[in-house]
Amino acid sequence: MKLLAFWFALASALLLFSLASAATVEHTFTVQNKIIKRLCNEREIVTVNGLFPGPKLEVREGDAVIIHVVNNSPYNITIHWHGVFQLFTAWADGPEYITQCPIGPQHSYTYRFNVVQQEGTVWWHAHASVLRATVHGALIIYPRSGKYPFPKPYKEVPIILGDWYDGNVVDIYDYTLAVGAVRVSDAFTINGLPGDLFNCSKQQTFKLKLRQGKTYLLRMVNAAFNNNLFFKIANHKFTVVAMDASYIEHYVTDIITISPGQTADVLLKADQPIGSYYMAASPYVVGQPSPLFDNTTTRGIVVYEGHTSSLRDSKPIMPILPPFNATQVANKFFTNITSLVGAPHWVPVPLEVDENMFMTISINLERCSKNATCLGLFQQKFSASLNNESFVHPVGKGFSMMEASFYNVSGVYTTDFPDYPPVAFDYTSPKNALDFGRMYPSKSTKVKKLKFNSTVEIVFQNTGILNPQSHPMHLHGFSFHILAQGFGNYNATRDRVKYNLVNPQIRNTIAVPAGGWAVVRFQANNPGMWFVHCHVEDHTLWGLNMAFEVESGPTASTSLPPPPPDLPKC
Ligand SMILES: *[C@@H]1O[C@H](CO)[C@@H](O)[C@H](O)[C@H]1NC(C)=O
Ligand SMILES: *[C@@H]1O[C@H](CO)[C@@H](O)[C@H](O)[C@H]1NC(C)=O
Ligand SMILES: *[C@@H]1O[C@H](CO)[C@@H](O)[C@H](O)[C@H]1NC(C)=O
Ligand SMILES: *[C@@H]1O[C@H](CO)[C@@H](O)[C@H](O)[C@H]1NC(C)=O
Ligand SMILES: *[C@@H]1O[C@H](CO)[C@@H](O)[C@H](O)[C@H]1NC(C)=O
Ligand SMILES: *[C@@H]1O[C@H](CO)[C@@H](O)[C@H](O)[C@H]1NC(C)=O
Ligand SMILES: *[C@@H]1O[C@H](CO)[C@@H](O)[C@H](O)[C@H]1NC(C)=O
Ligand SMILES: *[C@@H]1O[C@H](CO)[C@@H](O)[C@H](O)[C@H]1NC(C)=O
Ligand SMILES: *[C@@H]1O[C@H](CO)[C@@H](O)[C@H](O)[C@H]1NC(C)=O
Ligand SMILES: *[C@@H]1O[C@H](CO)[C@@H](O)[C@H](O)[C@H]1NC(C)=O
Ligand SMILES: [Cu+2]
Repeated sequence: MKLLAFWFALASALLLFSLASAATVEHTFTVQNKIIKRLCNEREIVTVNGLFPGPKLEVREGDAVIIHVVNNSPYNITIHWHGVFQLFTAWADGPEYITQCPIGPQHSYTYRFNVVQQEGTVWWHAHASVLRATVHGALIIYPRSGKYPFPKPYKEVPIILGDWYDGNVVDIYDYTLAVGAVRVSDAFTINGLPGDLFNCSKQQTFKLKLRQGKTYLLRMVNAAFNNNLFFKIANHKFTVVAMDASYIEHYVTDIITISPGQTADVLLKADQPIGSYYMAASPYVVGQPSPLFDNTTTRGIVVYEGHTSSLRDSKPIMPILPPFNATQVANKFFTNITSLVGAPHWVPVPLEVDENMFMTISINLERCSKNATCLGLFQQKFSASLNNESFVHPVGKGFSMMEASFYNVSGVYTTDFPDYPPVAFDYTSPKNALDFGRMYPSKSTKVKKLKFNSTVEIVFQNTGILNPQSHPMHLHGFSFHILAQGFGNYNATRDRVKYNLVNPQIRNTIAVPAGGWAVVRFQANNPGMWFVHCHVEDHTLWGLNMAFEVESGPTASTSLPPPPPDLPKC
């Protein structure tokens, strides 16, 4: 009895302590234009607080976050906190027309949310039009205890991989989408800098200083628009400790493969001779014939302290990057990793499934309207779909989808997103690449309704229509377990037995293999309207999206609260 009372007192004390130490992190994000020079040209870009990449947001697990977004740019904007669960705070999630109407020029909105039950590196980015190109930054969630499940690194360094369009990205995309074509970026970047392989860019090269013998934590984000990236540092190995803010079994590798939307926490030990080394990133692209892509390489320089001036003229050592189509390299990285069972915030795989879905992912075409100029394949426009539905944002309806859900407004979206494609076919066969019977999806704004706390399993099946590509599918509001993945067509009889129900990766963005499939499972324990989309910017713009409408639970504390009073109006 005494002992029990003691434990109760201790537990209460600890609870009080942890409550007391939870802080409020409050910042103002002023969205504003700024002129910066890259690739020989001065360009006006949209930034947060004049910074590119944007400010690093640092919180501790359990903190309340308040971000006042003041829009002094000429564009509509929203901010999404990519990877943050937004438990019962769906109004702060950000995707335009899904959870909110955009913040108009000269307007503001305050995002209020708690960061709970997760730690590691995630990021924030604009989720309106194409503004995420330059409006993004790292969001670092430190453990509440201050302890990592690995030795404390000497220093932490964000590595944000991105790309650069040599022009106004909104104007570029207005034109590109109007003609239905593809316009690739002009450079990749490391922390906003293209590096010395580009003209006028010697001074635009990211430099990382290392002290020999120390271990650094690289907090990596792939913020690039359209490309998976390989990342290497000459002569160095990495130990990956977390992906998408979920701890993994330590994984030693000399190369990181990272898809748009994904993050990785990577230990780098400065265990090489004092000298200088390049870090470099180049694209991983699949498809036969390979689609149009930016085939440039960005690089930065790693310099050890004590590297003397007499050696300064010697060139840094350059890593050997794999060829752009090295699927084996990418696949090894994506499949050879398991979650760290029992690590902070680790969750077991839910075993009972309530909803089974099978989603085909396709690149498609849209017929060119009369008199229009179309510069996509076959003089038509590119499109994209899930289960033959190409998602249209409900612009001009007066409400975002989640407001429509909350206020019972009809006519904004429908709840008939199909659980299966209309007809089964040989999804990945190259013979179907030019099957025009499957080329033109319907355009719709369809969601799938889910009961609170139901468990959903999705088989993502890539198709070979037009061109098989790797699609990084991102789910808002949740992380999912990746039960299995493979090439060719998913076959339940053959593939269900391969499910890893013990220690699968837990992610918010899965790179579904080109010409292959992946199975994910999550528990819908968070009411709201949760966007699901390919994080390749072109593909989401073409309609490769859907949403889950998760109903409220039985109690007030498991229900979606009313929208905040300052939620922007359409
Ligand atoms: C650099 O400039 C030269 C001369 O204008 C040009 O030929 C070359 O293509 C440029 N290289 C890059 C990477 O832009
Ligand atoms: C990139 O693509 C262009 C055009 O296809 C080609 O001329 C060039 O050699 C390629 N560069 C690299 C580095 O692969
Ligand atoms: C990669 O592309 C090259 C041509 O650029 C081609 O010769 C090679 O077969 C491709 N490799 C794979 C694995 O597709
Ligand atoms: C990772 O690769 C190693 C070496 O090929 C293999 O022994 C191991 O089973 C793989 N692990 C997973 C989880 O795929
Ligand atoms: C196409 O252009 C012609 C000639 O300019 C015009 O008469 C016609 O109305 C246009 N059609 C459409 C659908 O815009
Ligand atoms: C929306 O409809 C549901 C079910 O019909 C009802 O319980 C709820 O009160 C309605 N909400 C509003 C805001 O009208
Ligand atoms: C996809 O939808 C379009 C438009 O509704 C329809 O014409 C087409 O037949 C559908 N494709 C399949 C394979 O059902
Ligand atoms: C959701 O379901 C799980 C069992 O799958 C249960 O443990 C949990 O308490 C439920 N959560 C809520 C909020 O009802
Ligand atoms: C699925 O796999 C089973 C077991 O390997 C096999 O017997 C069956 O033929 C496969 N089905 C198809 C459609 O390939
Ligand atoms: C900006 O948002 C308003 C309100 O939703 C909308 O009517 C308008 O079309 C948007 N402008 C652009 C350029 O998207
Ligand atoms: Cu995609």
